[in-house]
Amino acid sequence: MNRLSNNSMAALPADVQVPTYNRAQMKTGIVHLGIGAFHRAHQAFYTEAVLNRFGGDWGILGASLRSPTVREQLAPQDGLYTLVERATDGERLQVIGAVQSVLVGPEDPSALVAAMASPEVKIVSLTVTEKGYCHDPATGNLNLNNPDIIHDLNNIEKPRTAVGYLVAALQKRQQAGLKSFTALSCDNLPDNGEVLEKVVLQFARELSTELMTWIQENTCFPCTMIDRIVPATTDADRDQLAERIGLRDEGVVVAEPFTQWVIEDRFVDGRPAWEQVGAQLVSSVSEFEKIKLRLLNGSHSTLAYAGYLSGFDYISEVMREPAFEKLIATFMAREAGETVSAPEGFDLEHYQEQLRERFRNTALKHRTWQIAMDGSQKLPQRLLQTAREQLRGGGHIDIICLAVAAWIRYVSGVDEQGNAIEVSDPLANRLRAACDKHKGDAAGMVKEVLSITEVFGTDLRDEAVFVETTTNCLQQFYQQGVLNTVRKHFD
Ligand code: CS2
Repeated sequence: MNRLSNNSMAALPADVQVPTYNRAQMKTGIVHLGIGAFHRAHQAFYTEAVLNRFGGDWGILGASLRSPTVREQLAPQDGLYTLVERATDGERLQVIGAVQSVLVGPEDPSALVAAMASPEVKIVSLTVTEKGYCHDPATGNLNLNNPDIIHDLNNIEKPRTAVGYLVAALQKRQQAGLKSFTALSCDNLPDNGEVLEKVVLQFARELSTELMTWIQENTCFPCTMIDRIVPATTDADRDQLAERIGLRDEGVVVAEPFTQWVIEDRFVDGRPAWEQVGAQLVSSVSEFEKIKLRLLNGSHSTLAYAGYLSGFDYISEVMREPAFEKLIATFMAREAGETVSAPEGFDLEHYQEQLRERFRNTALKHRTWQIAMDGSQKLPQRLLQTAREQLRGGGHIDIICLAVAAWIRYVSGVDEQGNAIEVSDPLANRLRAACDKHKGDAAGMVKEVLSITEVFGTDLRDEAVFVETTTNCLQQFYQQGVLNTVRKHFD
């Protein structure tokens, strides 16, 4: 079967939307670091909508900072890939042309730095996941002991990390007398632009204060809130699509129909007219970001750990269990929802209902295991900050504690049937060791894990209610199992 490409595109079924602009003549205005499925279903989708309506020089050069997989998928396809929007009642297909090519950082770091330093490039955006910022999530400071950061500081012309690449390219632009670019974080972190700015400046300071000052004065780091559920693509998705469109597309991405992008409107050298195609350009993103992180992502992580341990593979399956549906509605209304305030015109109750509806989407195979990854990097902003604020105001924290207990149970590395769990987390070994040290003793496990300050800060281990509630939950998990515990409390 032929591959999707510029040449084969004419053979696509008529109901598949295709690019309407001239791809060949478009310049590259954006370099994107971390060209995974999320970027391709989200920012590239918005940029594609702008290109389809207005044209312009906003082609995307994608970069992988680790593996060549995406380049291998997209290069034979001239960068084209299909976005499949899947709802319970049907799907919509669109071929996206915004991504012009993909570079693989480790193969030739200087080529990527040079591309980022090109005068055409006006925006460098990022989806490199929480751990890609190489910061200490509790303080937001750049982790100068991170081996890759140490490497990059000593080899700035051949960086490995996103932070290293940004500073290397900005240095080149400064030296060449070029304008700076806008550095646009699209990761799920509160105040993501500020986090990025802080690590970039701290890194640059290590090289030269002059460079740091130039970056400070010339570069913008807008905050963004990004939202779309994008499960990892499977071989079954690729086979199904081939049958549907008559072409092989190794780069297909599958997403829910819902999508939201809120962006702080601070760009040093222009941007695509994203506001014309559904994005919200605002003066401050923080409340939107807080709502999304605490309600959507906080719920997701809770459902992921407790759901995985209850034997569910997918989020929609967890939601079919009435006790979980009730648990998550209670979590949203009584815990996370209490710590946020809705911006004008934002209906918080409707938002919560809509979230539960999105989680119920059975057409989307969103693995609990996928969301469970990197919990040590996610918990602080998704659940722990909410717990702190609730503790301060005397509010409820029961479900947050249940989620934390489920996470501890999960990172212990063995499920309820005695099978190994493949825990993917930068702190996996430390977490496993902390649990192993206190096998069978819930109080010991909780105490040990809560003393990991990068995740829990130095305060939560001393919060008696938080510690006791989490310990009680973990004890019940070991005695009765997670599903029974949830059913007992949310019948
Ligand atoms: C999920 C997110 O994997 C995860 O941790 O919670 O990727 C989630 O699907 C997105 O933030 C939705 O916008």
